[in-house]
Parts: sequence; C-alpha cells; structure tokens
Amino acid sequence: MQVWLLIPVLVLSPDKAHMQIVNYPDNLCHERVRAWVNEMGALCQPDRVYWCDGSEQEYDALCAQLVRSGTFIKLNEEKRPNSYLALSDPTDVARVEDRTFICSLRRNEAGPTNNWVAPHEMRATLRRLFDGCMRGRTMYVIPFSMGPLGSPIAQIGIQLTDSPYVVVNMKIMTRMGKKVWDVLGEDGFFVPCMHSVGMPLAPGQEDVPWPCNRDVKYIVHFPEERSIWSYGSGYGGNALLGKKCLALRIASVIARDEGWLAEHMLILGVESPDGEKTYVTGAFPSACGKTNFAMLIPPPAFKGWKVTTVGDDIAWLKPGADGRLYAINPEAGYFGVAPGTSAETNPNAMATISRNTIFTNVALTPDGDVWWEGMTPTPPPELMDWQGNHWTPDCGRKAAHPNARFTAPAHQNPAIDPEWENPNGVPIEAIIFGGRRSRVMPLVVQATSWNFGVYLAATMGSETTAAAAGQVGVVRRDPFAMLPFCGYHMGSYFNHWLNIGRSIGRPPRIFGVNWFRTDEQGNYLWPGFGENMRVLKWIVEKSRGKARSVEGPLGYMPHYEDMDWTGLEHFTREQFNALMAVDRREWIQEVLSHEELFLKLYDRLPKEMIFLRELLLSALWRSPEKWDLAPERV
Ligand code: TSX
Ligand code: MN
Repeated sequence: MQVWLLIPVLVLSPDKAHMQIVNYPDNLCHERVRAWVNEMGALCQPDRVYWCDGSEQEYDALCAQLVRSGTFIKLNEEKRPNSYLALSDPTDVARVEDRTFICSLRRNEAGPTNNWVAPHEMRATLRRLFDGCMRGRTMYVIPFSMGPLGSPIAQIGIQLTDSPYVVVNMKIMTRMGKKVWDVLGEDGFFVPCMHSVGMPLAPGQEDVPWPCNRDVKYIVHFPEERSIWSYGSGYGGNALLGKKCLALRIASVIARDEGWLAEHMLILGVESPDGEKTYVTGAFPSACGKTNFAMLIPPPAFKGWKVTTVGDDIAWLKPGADGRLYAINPEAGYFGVAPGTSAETNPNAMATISRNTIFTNVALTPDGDVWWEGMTPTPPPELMDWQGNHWTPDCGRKAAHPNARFTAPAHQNPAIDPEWENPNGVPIEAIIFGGRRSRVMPLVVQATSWNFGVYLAATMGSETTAAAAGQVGVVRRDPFAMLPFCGYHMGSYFNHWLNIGRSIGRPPRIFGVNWFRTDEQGNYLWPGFGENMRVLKWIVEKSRGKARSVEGPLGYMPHYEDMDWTGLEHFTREQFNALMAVDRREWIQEVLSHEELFLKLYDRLPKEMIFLRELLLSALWRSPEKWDLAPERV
C-alpha cells in the first residue's frame, strides 16, 4: 500500500485520452479544482498535466530537467551549493506595466492609473491566445498558499503553467505543494492563476532555453472574479503569479472588500537591549534599497539592538481583537534585485543567497559562481555576461542585467524573525513611507495623525535613477509604492486607508523617511545603510511615546538631541539640520505638484486629501522661509 502511493499515479482522463496525467494527488477532493484543471487542459492542450506535490525530490528533478534543456546552468557545488543560473530571453527581463490590465466590469473601477479592457473582450482575446498554447509542453498544476498554511490571513492560489522555471521559483517563493489540497478541502476558496509562456511547440520542434512570446504579452486580472491570466512572459512578476498579481493586485481588492490591507511593504522587527520587541512595516518605491532596510544590521555602537526580517516586499495587515494591525508576509522567499547587493550593502542577503538559490540574468564567473555590478569593488577579469557573451571589465557593457534577480528561501536569512511564520501575524506599531528625494523631503518626520500619514503616503514620490527608463532625477509619484500594484481605483484605495484608520482602536504611527537627500554638489548628506538604525530607533521609541520631537510644518521631527549618535559623533548638528530643513518655497512647489495627482484621481479622491493639503499649506505659510531645527526654536 505504502509503495503504491509513492509511485506517480498515471490516469488517463476519458475526454482527453492523449493527455497524460502525472502525479495526480490522492488528497484532492475539490470538485471545482478538478473541473477547472480539466477545462484549462482542454483549452491549452498540453501533452501532459503534471500535478506538483512540492517535494524536494520534485524540485531536484525539475532543476535537473532545466539543466538538460539548457534553461539552467548548475553553479559550482563548492562555491554555491544547490544553486542555478538562468539567462532569460533579452526581450523578457522585467514586469511589463503597459501590458498589465485590470479588467473590472466598469472601467472606472480600475481607475485612471491602470490599463483596462472590458472583461468580455479580454476573455475573448485570452481564449484565442490560450487555445492550444501549451501544445508540445507539460502543464504544471501548482497549488500554493500565500501566507503560512492554514493561517486565517493566508490565501490559496492554484497556478497552471507550462514553465518548469516558474514551478521551481514558486516552490521557493510560496508554500507550494499537496498540503494545500488539505487546506482547500472540498469547497475552499482559491484564486485561479493561468500562465503560459505563449510558445507552443509543433511536433519535433526543438525548444529554446527561455521560451516566451516576443510579440504578445498580457498580464490580466479580473478583480470581481478574482482570477489571473498571464501570457507571453516567463519572467518575475509576470510569471510568478502569487507575488504581484495575487498578493498585491487581487489581494488589494479582497482586502478592500473584507476590511484589511494588502500592501507593498517590508516587515521588520526591532529588539532593544532590554528585550522589547517592536514590529514596523515600510513602503518604498523601487531603487530605494527596501530589501537592504528589511535586513539592516545596526552599527557596532548599538550594542544589544537587533533587527530581524519578517518580509522584504509584501505585507498583509489585518485588524486584531486588541485594536492593533497584525501583519503577515504572504511570501516564503526573496525575489530580490542582485545588482548593488554586496557584503557591504547587505551581508544578510549575501548569506541568504549563499546556497539553494536560483539566479536569473546575473553573470557567470569562469569557476562557476555568479557576479553582478556592485557585488565586489573590482570586477573579475573575465565573465560570461547575462546574454551569454564573453565579458571583460573594459568591454563597455553591463555584466548582469540591472533587473537581474535572486530567488532564495526566506528561512536562510540569518536575521529571519522568530515570528515570521506566526499564522496570526506580528503586531505593527509603526508604518514607514520612504522615497528617493535629493531635496525637499527631510530625513524623517512623523505624521501628526493617521490621516496626515495617509496624505504623506498618497503623495509620496521617488526620483528616477539610471536603472529605470526615462529621464534621471525626475520625481515620479508612487502613492504608497502601490501605483503598479493596486487592483482598483487609487482614489478609492486612499479612502479605504482612511476607513481603516477610523475603524481600529490602536492604529500604528505613520512616518516618512528619505535616505537620499544631497547637498548642492550632489553628495549624500546621510550615510544610510546600517546608520538608518538611528532613525529606526527614534521611530520605534517615538511610536511607544518614549522619544522626544519638535513639531514642524510637516509633522513631528527629532531634534539633534533626540537621536542616538553613539559611534557617529563626528556627525554634526549642522549636518543633521541640513538633512531636516524644510524649505517653504520648495514645499509650496511640492504641494502644487500633489495637485496633478489629485486631479487625475479627481472623481474618487477623498475630500480629506483636499482639506489636508490646505492644512499643510497653512502650516508651511506660518513657518519661516527655511524651517530648521535650530535650538532656539524648541
Ligand atoms: O539600500 C540603501 N539604503 C538602505 C539601507 C538600509 N541604499 C542603496 C540604494 C540603492 C538600491 C542606499 N544608498 C542608502 C540606504 O540607506 N543610502 C544610499 C546613498 C548612499 C550611497 C553611498 C554612500 C552613502 C549613501 N557611501 C558613503 O557614505 C561612503
Ligand atoms: Mn516589490
């Protein structure tokens, strides 16, 4: 009996006798799942349907298969145990925002910041695209849980995909496998996630290492139906549908309807020397070093202070019985940007990716290890670059793609928080919103109320860097760092945040931070990285009513004396005041540019945003030209 169960079960389905069914689970008793997989199999017409069980053997077998097919290069077992490198098609290297759609019944439900197509029209397009799209391939059935299995905050998804690369990445990024069938039972709710690389194989046609569709890509969400359809890309958020598509776009809609928050936030724990634990979340747009902050190592002078990671990208926050917000990380791994990650900028990340890691679009060293820009101060003398070409430091090209990634299990992070898999989440005392701003925004400010915090987050912006397309140094509004990830109208989303603030008894305190302020010559005014612990300590203690501040036009700000400077005594009051200065003229310009976003969201913008803007202007008006933290103003 035991032996029989271990043999992959081969079943021939009656209607599709040519379609091989492999590893069909013995614990699936959910009729709608069966019917849906059958229906999708009939539509996509794969040669085989493989039901993933999530086992280590399955992972190893798929990785070996990916090595044979040329998708994976096995890395040096001594230097990078059980790790692989994948090089994508050069046209399939990032999320495709212009091909991402929110197909709500009404156009205005998606709002002006999302692409929209009428659901019936999109369904017709998708039926045509998915018809026979998996010919010559295997369709994998991936049951996964976003959040700890069985957690009251978790959500179940089932992804069907023709990409084995996606399967092994989903194994790292989610709780994937047959245990999910037990959680689902006979009638549990799940988000159906359809995915195809959009490159069927004709009989005898040879496959390519990175199949994708160079011409046609669709990343589609049906928010009312709570389903996801992705076609044409095998990369990242386009293809690992549990992450941005389910845990943010679809979950944000579920959260609105159910009274919780699905956010693009890191979650970290701060432990003080006397053992007091405080959890905070943080939202940052891209290129702000969010993963670095989630894994921060305090400076040596901060003896006894510890920072631990709960999550580096997504937080689901639910009101608890005690009036606080409790957060879980719906993910089980890190899908992080490799370039810029080093033993200097993020030792915890380097340790996390030392083994059992999938690298995508980084460079390969002659001895079978990986390299990317910023990993070491001097590059190796020669490499194979992310496009498979020979590379030397003087060749004028990047060795790794700027959006090259690592996929690594979260539990390998030396700083993982002991509560990171607590099914009930961790209580949040503070929410931090950050951006990359060379001027205008001070190092840190606390919003004077939840509503002002919502205003701060709604108007948050970040300056574009060389990594992003377009002009460098232009401020892009990215409300709550959610602009590409909100599954409904951004104005309604602001209103949902205001509603949450009204409905909970002990809301977290809200803060704004900016690690990136520069002087006139463009030099950074703040050392950043581990030194951010000084700001974090003030935030944590301020949230607990144990730190002092002064009230400025933007909110409460720490005075020089209110910050802990041990180990950074050379940092002067003048340097700090330059970081904290609020220039009235600059800020009036800033508030005017908020107007642009507000007009875009006009028909659903909460009236509070308008009043809060007026209050902000009035506070700026009574402040001197340049409000700084000069001691005489205390
Ligand atoms: O991640 C960053 N953080 C957060 C760390 C916890 N980065 C890297 C951003 C690119 C993704 C930063 N870059 C940070 C930061 O706080 N600050 C800066 C800017 C900076 C860069 C280099 C220095 C200082 C600041 N170098 C020296 O001071 C020697
Ligand atoms: Mn992200």
